[in-house]
Amino acid sequence: GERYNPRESEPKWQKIWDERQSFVTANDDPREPYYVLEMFPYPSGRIHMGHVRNYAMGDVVARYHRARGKNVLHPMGWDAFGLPAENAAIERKTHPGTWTYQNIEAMKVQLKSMGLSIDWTREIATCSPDYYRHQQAMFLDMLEAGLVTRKSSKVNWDPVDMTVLANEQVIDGKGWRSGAVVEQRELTQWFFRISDYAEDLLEALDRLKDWPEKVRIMQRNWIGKSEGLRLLFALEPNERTQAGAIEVFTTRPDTIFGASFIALSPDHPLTAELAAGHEELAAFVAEFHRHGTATETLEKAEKKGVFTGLFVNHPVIEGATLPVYVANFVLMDYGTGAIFGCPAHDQRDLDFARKYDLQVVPVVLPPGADPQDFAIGAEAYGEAGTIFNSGFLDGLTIEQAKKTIAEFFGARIVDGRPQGRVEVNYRLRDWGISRQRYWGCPIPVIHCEVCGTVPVPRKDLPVVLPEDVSFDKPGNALDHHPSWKHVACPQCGAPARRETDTMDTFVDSSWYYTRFTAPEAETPTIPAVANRWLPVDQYIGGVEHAILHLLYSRFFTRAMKATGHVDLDEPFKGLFTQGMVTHETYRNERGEWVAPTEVVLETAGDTRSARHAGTGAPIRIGPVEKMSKSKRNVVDPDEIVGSYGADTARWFMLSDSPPERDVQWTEAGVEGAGRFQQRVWRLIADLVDIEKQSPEIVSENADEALALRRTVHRAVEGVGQDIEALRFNRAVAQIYELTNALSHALTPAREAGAGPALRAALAEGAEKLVILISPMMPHLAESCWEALGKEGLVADAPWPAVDPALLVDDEITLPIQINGKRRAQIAVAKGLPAAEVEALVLALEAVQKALDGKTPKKIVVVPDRIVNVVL
Ligand code: ANZ
Ligand code: ZN
Repeated sequence: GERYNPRESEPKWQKIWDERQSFVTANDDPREPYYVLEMFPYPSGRIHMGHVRNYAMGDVVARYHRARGKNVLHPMGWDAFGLPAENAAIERKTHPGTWTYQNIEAMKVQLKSMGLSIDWTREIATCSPDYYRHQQAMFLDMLEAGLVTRKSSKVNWDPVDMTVLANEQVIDGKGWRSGAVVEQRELTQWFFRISDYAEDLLEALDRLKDWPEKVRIMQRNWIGKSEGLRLLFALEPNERTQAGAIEVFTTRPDTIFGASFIALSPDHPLTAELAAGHEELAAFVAEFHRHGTATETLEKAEKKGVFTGLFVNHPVIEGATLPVYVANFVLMDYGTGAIFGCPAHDQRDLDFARKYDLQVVPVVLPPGADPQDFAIGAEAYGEAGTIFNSGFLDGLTIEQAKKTIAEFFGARIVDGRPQGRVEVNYRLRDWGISRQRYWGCPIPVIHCEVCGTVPVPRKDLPVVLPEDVSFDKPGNALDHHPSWKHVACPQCGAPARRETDTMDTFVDSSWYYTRFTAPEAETPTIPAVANRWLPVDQYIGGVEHAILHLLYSRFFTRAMKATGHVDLDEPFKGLFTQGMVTHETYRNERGEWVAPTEVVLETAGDTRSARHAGTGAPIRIGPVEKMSKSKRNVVDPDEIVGSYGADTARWFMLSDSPPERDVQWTEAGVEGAGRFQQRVWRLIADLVDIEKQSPEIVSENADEALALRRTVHRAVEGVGQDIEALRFNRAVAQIYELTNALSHALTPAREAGAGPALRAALAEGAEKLVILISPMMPHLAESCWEALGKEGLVADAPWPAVDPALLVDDEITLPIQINGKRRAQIAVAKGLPAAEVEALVLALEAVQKALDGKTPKKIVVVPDRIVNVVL
């Protein structure tokens, strides 16, 4: 027979799906809704193999649930605002919008060539005013609801890109894109009050059962709940300040007897007061502000400080005092901006104490350690133990000591207040959404000198970005625009200024999944429609979004609930984070990276070698690494689809390793997938041939046909279960087995002729095989479906039903008694649950007759033994 030609057949089926609108989803379809979503791409210009893997998985889920009779929503859109478009605009002297929409067009063609079952009528791009006007409306809603604030805050400032960066965009103290050393600046910014939801966001994590545990842990750590004590330390009389006490936040009040110093943040108000008359301190603070950097760098930086000259009373050791330092590792925006240091049990404090020669007194004794011998070396002891060296706390566990000391300080008055107060703190900060960039959603407010900050009236929405912008100067093109920001105040009519900050692009991606439910709506959502679709049943994407994108989305749904746009808290019921796509790396003799397409691989025995395809020069095979441009080990999806076809690429991506792990792209692997594709095609052709043969009278072995049917039904059951559990590689393995079984049964059938039972089993097997491969290799499946002479499209075929009796090897015959007399018997699968046996028994003709329309009083099923029907 002819070889299967994906280059012809893939575009053909894509066109047919398109014309028939096979994947267009109606909101009023009465079937059970199922929403599957892959994280939408940034329109960088080309899709990469990571996208292919992501969308192949999502498509399997979408097609499978469609076959299971659900109304599946599987949309696609573009996360289209952001810095790269501005950078491209600068480089190419085009408009960011032009660049973005060109990329969208190109990538859409690529995605379509993958044969994804996407409802393209719902496509959205976040840079379109049709999208961002609703975001602006919701911003105003949130402003009214008190979910937005404007405050001055320290920000990470990238001096090259001239923009504020999120902490995660600061890598080793440098801007993630520009590589410039990041500075700290004080700016007035817009914030979403996500920290108001800290407890709720934390607590709800426990109920996200279909999320990977590692993602929940990352979110939990990010929210960072700490239960501790605010504790006052009375200052020794001094001439330098009027302050009576320093308040610290501690989560380890049980270590109070080991305290050896107090440290203030360089930004602490008392620091500023003290620095006024203290040159060394003033210089330290100035230096800190010059270098003062992102939280992440601070944590790694050397611990440094300056002694202020002040002392506080030790709160539990009579007559003792503690020196007060200013230290670079104490942050102002956490707790109270001041700490007590206990070097024996905190590593930062220990580093600091060693440097400034402060006391190190252990107060927690590790289990089994000898109190006489135990000493702290270079490492602080942060684990469990028994309190010692601690007066009235001696002998307690850490937890007991925390409780005792909290009560003790709660009852004591210092500086007119209780000395200790229990407090919960969260590491989660409010979400600063202001970006000083052009290519983002304008924040819809106007600044008036008379009225202050005035929201843009709703009738004036959207606030549209001006088209005529220039990127000649660094910084915010919106701010540089000659006229855009000059407007009349909507309240008093005086000349006023538009806000030129735009929103963080994470805002755009925090609600796009709701917009897909009604992309044309005049309001951000149609609540009834959104509530029917949401939460997303299965969300699939990269683990790099495990924290911010998902946390922001979780906050945003809550904010949308508070403002009446949806009625739910959690946007994503199921979450799956896929592994990366990797490839071998290659270098030439000069150590330069060489692309896989320029490399010829050779295998001799066990050794693999490589040479340059053009020059023949030897190439060194390097380690397998994540595909990246810098190492040139990327494979272009277009080339793969062009030479092997989309189905082969999809099949390989799904088959090779568990989806949560990395998958290594290899030429041999794709070729194997391509061979399998041809094998299925040939198998179907052979089966069709057999059906065409005129039936011969052959004596047949009925067991053989039954065995084949069992294999088929077991595969249907297993593949379904695997897809539901997102174990795509296992589903693929089962399909391989089924294919083998069909081939085995086919060969003798062709040679000796097949009897009716085997023919039927083969025909059934062929049909089911085609449906089973259809979520993964949808084009091949359509071609096979057609070859089998089936009606319609396999894309519309229901997932095959499974006969439970065929799922178990052993069948047993149960005698059926009616009122104690044996009246019939039934063959069922061994171990079949009582309820199912009961249903089968009731359906039997003999039983129906005996019942004569009456319902039995009782049916007693003794599994695998006997059935008693009592009339
Ligand atoms: C004394 C102590 C003894 C501490 C000990 C730890 C271990 P988490 O759990 O992350 O909330 N801390 C408090 N405020 C700080 C600030 N603004 N900047 C830097 N560090 C600060 O951390 C709470 C602990 O971090 C607190 O408990 C405090 O040090 C420190 F053996 O107090 B601890
Ligand atoms: Zn005004």
